[in-house]
Amino acid sequence: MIERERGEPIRRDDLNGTWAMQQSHILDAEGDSERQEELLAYGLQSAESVRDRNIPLFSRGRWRFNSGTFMNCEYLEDMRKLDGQDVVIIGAPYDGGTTFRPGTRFGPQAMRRISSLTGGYNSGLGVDIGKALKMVDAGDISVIPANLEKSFDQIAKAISYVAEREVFPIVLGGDHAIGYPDVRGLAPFIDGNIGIIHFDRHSDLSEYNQDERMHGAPFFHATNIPNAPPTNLVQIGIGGWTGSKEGMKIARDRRATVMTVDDVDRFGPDRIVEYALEIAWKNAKAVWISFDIDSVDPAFAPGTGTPASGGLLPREVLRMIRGIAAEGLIGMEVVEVSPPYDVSDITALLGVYGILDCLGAMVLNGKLGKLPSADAQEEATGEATTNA
Ligand SMILES: [Mn+2]
Repeated sequence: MIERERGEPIRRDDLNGTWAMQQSHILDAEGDSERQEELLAYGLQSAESVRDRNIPLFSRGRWRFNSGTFMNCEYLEDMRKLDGQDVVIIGAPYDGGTTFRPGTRFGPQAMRRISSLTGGYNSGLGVDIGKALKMVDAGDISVIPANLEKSFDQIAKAISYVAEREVFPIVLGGDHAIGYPDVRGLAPFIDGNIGIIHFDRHSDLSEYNQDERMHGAPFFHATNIPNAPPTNLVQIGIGGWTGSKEGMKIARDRRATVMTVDDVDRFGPDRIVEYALEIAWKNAKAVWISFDIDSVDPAFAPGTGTPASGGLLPREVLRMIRGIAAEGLIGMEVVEVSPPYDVSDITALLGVYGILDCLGAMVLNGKLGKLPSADAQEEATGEATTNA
């Protein structure tokens, strides 16, 4: 029989769940947005037998099976209208940087498709990003499948366009080669250094793979950018039998920080986050998250080109992403989701969860979008409350 250690008693008021239940009242206090009313008008009135008159005849807005956009958010066809939104979803469906098993060009499609599962509310975190954030999906960058360097130019230019307009980018990869042009596109718009927190089983710090800047090379080139110094690069989850000796040498030479899965086990996700933030933010103005789905154990993330057994657990990686996002970020990429190897969309779903947890933590900590107004909070609770 397992003896459970008796710690401090559990009090109802101390539970996250108690707080999240309270939030559910606050989140609904502000009612529907103009956008929701607009979508109801577009979709026409539903049949008489439908009691909920908020359900339109033609499905519009969030609850659709497959609109083709992330979380069924608005598709921004005219990129000249990118201005004032909180978040833009961008696909970078390039997998010509893959050294072994390709397929990540279908990553954006798979993550968008499975993202329809969520309406943007999280009952554990007590946050509704569907309400808190004005999110648009810009579709995909035109990558050039036969040409890595031209694809880099396209991706870097697209990210620069977004950075200049100060909309928070979520980049759906693609293989990890896109990590370099993502940073290259952002760097000119940051008034100081950029730190990179990189979840991966692989160090991705080689100068070349097979004579090209493929998916094992993004951070060699990214940290050559003058305001993206390798001393602000933190790698979490490194290890396994598909690693690169050269990458580890370069990490040492350039004084990057490498934390293995055993380090995460030993110190726990919260202390790893604390240390990662300290290093990534040291003399930096912004921090970027690069989430390689293969940082997670292939039991949970089989749909990837270079799986490495013994990886992070989903709840560990999600907790770490939330901890990092709570301090604010300049953007995020999710890479190496390879649907041809996936099972029941679980890998794509984990990629989506990484994004949602990142956005949710930023909203909760006042780093992005808006929480319900003080008026709404007061109305719901009968008392003035401050943001948790
Ligand atoms: Mn990797």
